[in-house]
Amino acid sequence: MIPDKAPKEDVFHGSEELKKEAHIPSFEKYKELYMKSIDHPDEFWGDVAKDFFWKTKHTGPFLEYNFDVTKGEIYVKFMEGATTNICYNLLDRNVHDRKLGDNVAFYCTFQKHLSAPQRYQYESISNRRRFKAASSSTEQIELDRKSDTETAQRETDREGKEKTRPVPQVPWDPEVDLCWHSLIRGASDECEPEWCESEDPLFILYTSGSTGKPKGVLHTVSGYMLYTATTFKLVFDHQPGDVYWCTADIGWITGHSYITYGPLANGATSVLFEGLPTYPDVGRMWEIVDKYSVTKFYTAPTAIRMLMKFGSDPVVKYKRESLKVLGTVGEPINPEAWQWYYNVVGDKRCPIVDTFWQTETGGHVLTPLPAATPMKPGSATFPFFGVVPAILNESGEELEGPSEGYLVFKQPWPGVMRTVYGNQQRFETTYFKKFPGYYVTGDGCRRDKDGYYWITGRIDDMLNVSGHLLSTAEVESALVEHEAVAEAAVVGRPHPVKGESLYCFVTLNDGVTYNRPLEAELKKQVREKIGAIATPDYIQNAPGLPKTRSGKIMRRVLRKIACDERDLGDISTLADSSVVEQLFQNRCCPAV
Ligand code: 7RM
Repeated sequence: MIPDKAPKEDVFHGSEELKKEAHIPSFEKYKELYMKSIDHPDEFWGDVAKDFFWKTKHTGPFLEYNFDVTKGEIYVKFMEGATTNICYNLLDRNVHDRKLGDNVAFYCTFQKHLSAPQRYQYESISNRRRFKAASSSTEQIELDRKSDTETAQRETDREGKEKTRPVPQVPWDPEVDLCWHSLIRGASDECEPEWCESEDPLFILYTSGSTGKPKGVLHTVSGYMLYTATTFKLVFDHQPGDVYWCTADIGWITGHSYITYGPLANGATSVLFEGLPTYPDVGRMWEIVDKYSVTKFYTAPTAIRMLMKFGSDPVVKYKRESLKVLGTVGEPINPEAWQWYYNVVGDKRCPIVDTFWQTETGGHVLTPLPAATPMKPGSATFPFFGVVPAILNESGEELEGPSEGYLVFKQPWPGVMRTVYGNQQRFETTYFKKFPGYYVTGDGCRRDKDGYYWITGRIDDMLNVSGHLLSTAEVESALVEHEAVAEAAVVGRPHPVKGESLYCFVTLNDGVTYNRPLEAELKKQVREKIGAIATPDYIQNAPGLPKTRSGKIMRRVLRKIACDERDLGDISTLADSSVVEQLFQNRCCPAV
């Protein structure tokens, strides 16, 4: 349950200035609206839906569902019977209804995006590819493919220099190939959208998970549209004049929900960035923040920790006066990194929205609202509207008050996934079987005395040392609190007596060298912060850690390294495979 009053001690507050203009200006207002979203979802989502274009109205209730496997098939239906088009809502509506046609979308206007298919010149085709996700025309994509290969050699590389690549020879087949130029010449700017049903598939995004084959997470049109639009608007407190920048990879769910759909649905102005935060130097992010006067900035803890390694000089070199709200996503943010983000990057002025969510949830599910929720460093705080979390113990009993266990959700919100594409069985087994009646996130979670939620990491990554369950986040956070450590990853290594022993990988700050006294200090630090049970058995110096492209540490790979097992399984999502070989070479040989 959400407390009536927000706590007053050990919390950080959004500025008074922010509260003045905010959509949700106080904790009381949040609570009031939250209760409405749970008790009267039809009214709550009905109000949200008013801002969107519907070709036909819904005929069914706003939300219909079954979350209980013992009662039949799992399903979620939102606004059944309504027809709309998401691309129309993201582009046409902004131009025609909201008169935002001349506003910058991605430093390129909405009007230009709308009439894009008629203008594309060679140079722009690779840009438009980014909009495929929002495009309703499959023929267009077919056309793109041929043009893309033709223009491959002209694509610029990360450094922005022209690169010459061999042109793939695609023979012209008059049976299937059409000439772009002759088709586009004289084509009309108008194209009637394809009117889709609410529950028509929108996209399928494959998520690897820690084990098993990737699952095709299916999202549908209306629910995903309203959910990403609403979370974007309220979690970043979107206001006219904002310049928003999400540094995520567009292929990650964060790129879908919070670079593409959410911001465009709000007519927001965004910075779209393809590049490295460390090139040409580690001040790149803040240089861009100043250049475009970015007001809302969203990145991952891994990026924050990486930049933190280089200290505050490269940050304070830039003004960053435009910043108003900072966001993080992807992993638990350790309080150390939170403090740095808050104090250095945000100059103690900007609230941090620590947004917990998954590919499966479509949008934020646990998150602060910048002007309403007092923040605690490392906590994703409270549920978003329509979301009802619970913490269960191993027997599936709901825990009340301060507690720790499995994070689950008791009812759907509009943006939740609808199925695993082509495998409803796997959908039900993965998310609904363990605890009938609940959506199981697979994450561990703690709730404190004030009702705040703290994600402790994936349940599969939990460590079991002599029967004591330890969260990876907790041990890693204790290591990172040491001034020498930039990043840490902890895994369990089988132990004949304890069950598991702690094998810790640490990346040191720029300029620090690894040695025995430091190792001893680190062991002592964890022991003091958490307890004797958490004393690391092994610590390995790790100049780099295996991560996915979205920055998540692949602990599954680290577990193999800790045990010197070379068969790593599927590592296709690994961003940089060279780090793995390096880690195998520098293993600490257990002194048995
Ligand atoms: C958005 C995204 C999902 C998993 C999720 C968690 C972890 C994400 C946070 C977080 C703690 C956060 N989608 N996670 N955000 N843990 N605090 N704010 O990351 O499908 O790629 O990953 O990421 O374990 O289950 S995802």
